[in-house]
Amino acid sequence: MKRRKIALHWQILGGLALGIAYGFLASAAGWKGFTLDWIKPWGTIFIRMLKLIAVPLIFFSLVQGIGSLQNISKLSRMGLKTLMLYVASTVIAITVGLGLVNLIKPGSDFPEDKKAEFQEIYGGDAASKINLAHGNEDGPLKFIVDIVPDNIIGAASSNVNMLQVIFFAILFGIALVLLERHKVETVHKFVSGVNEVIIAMVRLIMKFAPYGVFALMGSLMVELAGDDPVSSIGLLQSLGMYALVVIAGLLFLVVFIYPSLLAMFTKLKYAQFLKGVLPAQLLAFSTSSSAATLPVTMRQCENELGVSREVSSFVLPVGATINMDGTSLYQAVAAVFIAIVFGYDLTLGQQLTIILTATLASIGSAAVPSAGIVMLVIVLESIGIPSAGIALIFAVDRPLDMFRTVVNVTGDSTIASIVAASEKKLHPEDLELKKE
Ligand code: DAS
Repeated sequence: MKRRKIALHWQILGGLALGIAYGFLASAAGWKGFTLDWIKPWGTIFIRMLKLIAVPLIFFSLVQGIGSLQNISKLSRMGLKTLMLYVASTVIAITVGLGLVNLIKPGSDFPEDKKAEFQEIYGGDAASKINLAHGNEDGPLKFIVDIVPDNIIGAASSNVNMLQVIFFAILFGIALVLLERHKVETVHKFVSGVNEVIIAMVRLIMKFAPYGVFALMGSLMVELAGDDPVSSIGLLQSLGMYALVVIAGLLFLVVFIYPSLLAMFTKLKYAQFLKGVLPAQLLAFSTSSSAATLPVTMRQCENELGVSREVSSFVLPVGATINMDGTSLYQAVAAVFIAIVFGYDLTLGQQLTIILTATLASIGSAAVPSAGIVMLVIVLESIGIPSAGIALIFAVDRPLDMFRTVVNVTGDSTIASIVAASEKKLHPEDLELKKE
């Protein structure tokens, strides 16, 4: 009889629960040495695999994302409008995330000595890594100069220069789009082929996630607890608070931002909108994949919201690729949370860098499960926070992925409705007639 496969997110939650149980047991039984020698390395391997895949994933998915905007290269009215609305909604999402996480400051109640321990465990003093500080130029534009790589191999070789990898990817993508398609067809095919391979590699790496989460959580609790198992409870409380801030931000987008945008630019009633997108939201929640949900998102926007086929078949596939409001909000909250737990106070410049890199990282995130946390490496490295810090939040990432994918899909549907309304191609009243 075929063994029923347990869904990956339940396996990961299982790894989390066992990791917490092991953490308490091992710190009470004094197995710190054994844990650091034989358990923690598996967590480190998992994080290194995620960091390994981040550079090629951001490069090829950004190039493919820009390449898929082929139609926009004609700067068509609808294409330009779509792109601007997508970037605007992403920046709004990140700003909401930054506002909430700076207001609530999850993890700030962490004991100072524990924060120092995190720095110890996860990668030394980020201050020396903050790439806002290096570069041979001085003056106010040093930050801009630092984004432009003078050697792409060098830039790709150390994650610290993520912005330089992104810069090169965007330049490459734009150049690709501006050339006649027949001249560079092979490049388009190569890029989308490699993108598929890299997404398959993410899927393979994620198969290791339950074991990685067990090792990360177990060793983290043992290292933090020392000889006092109860102190690692604080870590769980901080993680819980962090997850609540992400969910509160996502809810704010769905309950406040999207209804306001729809009320401003369309005649759609929000109740009708929510009813229309609900099947797509449910599928997004259960698959954690905007790409898997896309066919349903398109069907719902056309059949339930009255978005014309011409608009939905352009705006939604582009949105599933480059517009991830939920992911970008989550990346902003996660980056600040990790910085807080490491004991770093982010400067305004670093917070603004988060807006830039979380926007680009969400554009570059593939529409597949856990793509958002792989791209979080980009955001962390761009503000000099050791990206091994994702070990801290990985344990709770999968459930958050389900929620942020729902918001990604809801955001795409909102923009599709607005673009349709502006093109006079949004006719919900027709649907009423059809139903009568
Ligand atoms: N799961 C991704 C999506 O499909 C989002 C993410 O990983 O953040 O939208």
